[in-house]
Amino acid sequence: MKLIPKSVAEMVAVGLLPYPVKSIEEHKGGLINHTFKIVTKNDSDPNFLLQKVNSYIFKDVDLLQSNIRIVTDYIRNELDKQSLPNLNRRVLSPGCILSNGECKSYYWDHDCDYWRLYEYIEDSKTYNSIPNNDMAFKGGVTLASFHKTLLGFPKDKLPDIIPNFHNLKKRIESLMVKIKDDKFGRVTNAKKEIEFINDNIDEYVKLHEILTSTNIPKRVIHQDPKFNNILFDLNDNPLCMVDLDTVMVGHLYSDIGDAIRTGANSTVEDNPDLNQTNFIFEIYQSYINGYLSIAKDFITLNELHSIYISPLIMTYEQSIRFLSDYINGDKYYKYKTEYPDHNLVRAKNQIRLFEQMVLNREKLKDTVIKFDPSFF
Ligand code: GN1
Ligand code: MG
Repeated sequence: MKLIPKSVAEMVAVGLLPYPVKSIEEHKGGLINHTFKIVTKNDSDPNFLLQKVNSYIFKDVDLLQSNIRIVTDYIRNELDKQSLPNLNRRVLSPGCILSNGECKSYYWDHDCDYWRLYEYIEDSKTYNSIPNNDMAFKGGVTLASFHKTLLGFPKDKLPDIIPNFHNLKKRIESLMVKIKDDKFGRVTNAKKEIEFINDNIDEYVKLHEILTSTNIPKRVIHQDPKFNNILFDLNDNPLCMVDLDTVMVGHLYSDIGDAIRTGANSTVEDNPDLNQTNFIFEIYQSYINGYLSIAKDFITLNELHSIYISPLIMTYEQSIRFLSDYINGDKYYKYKTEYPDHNLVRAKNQIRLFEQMVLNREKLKDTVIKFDPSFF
């Protein structure tokens, strides 16, 4: 087991956590925040997840925490209106950090790191990849239900925590600046990948413009709905979406596309053996069927027609993000960069996945079109 950081031990020692602590262990998962599971001494007290917020990425932790608070409150209230039981298992509950006896949403330590708590949801699990079509269908249902629950959320109350998060044009501009600066002398190692990005810019920027044009509604969405951001109970029933840091106003295509990008990859996104990276069409199909079984109640026709292209756009975007970070010296994904070429490997993996998706483009479209009532 890895050593527990000194600041975590200190927080426990000075009584910042709301209950007496029995043990602390590192909790794997996620590329951004560093997470620990805190087991409390008394069975009647809830266990917690303690997270060190990545403040290179989340510059405004007050806003981050206040967005999460209003979103989780809103979801809880909506689910309560439907008289659903066990609300604490159906939505995350941010916890209190005690400061002079007062409940605070985070703690700022001597190293200028920010710490926050969530109540741990017992008897739950996540999957790093989608195990079968049935689970893919459930994933789609869960994401659509999340969107549905947030339909009435007042969009003007949710400022962007990371502006332009899925703005493809801005991502490309930023990559070009990094290539020009080449601060780490890595551009020469990434010639082929840069060429791939350049070859696809015109087509994908145009598609992105269509997907974000004024005839496509803006909605409150998750913006990071990887399959392992869905919590399931021990019988594989979906409980809730987690990792709510990036919940912001955006377009449905980006959530659906990112879920497929992560869920329909036959291997992990940092597998250096590209022959193992394949696009599993059946997972896409089941996820979309699950998603649209719920979303048919609110999705517009323009959105429906746009979503088949979303896995391609999001995989292209993620290739750019990994490549950018590689060229820029691994600053964004620093916490989970384990060797010098790690982000280049990730970019190559995404490019290969993209190419496999392109081969399925017509089938992607057919799956979605079946849900257009005018098709019959
Ligand atoms: C990050 O932390 P995690 O693994 O849920 C990232 C996503 C990327 C993903 C790459 C805030 O998500 O946007 O798609 O890594 N989150 C943020 O797998 O940048
Ligand atoms: Mg995340």
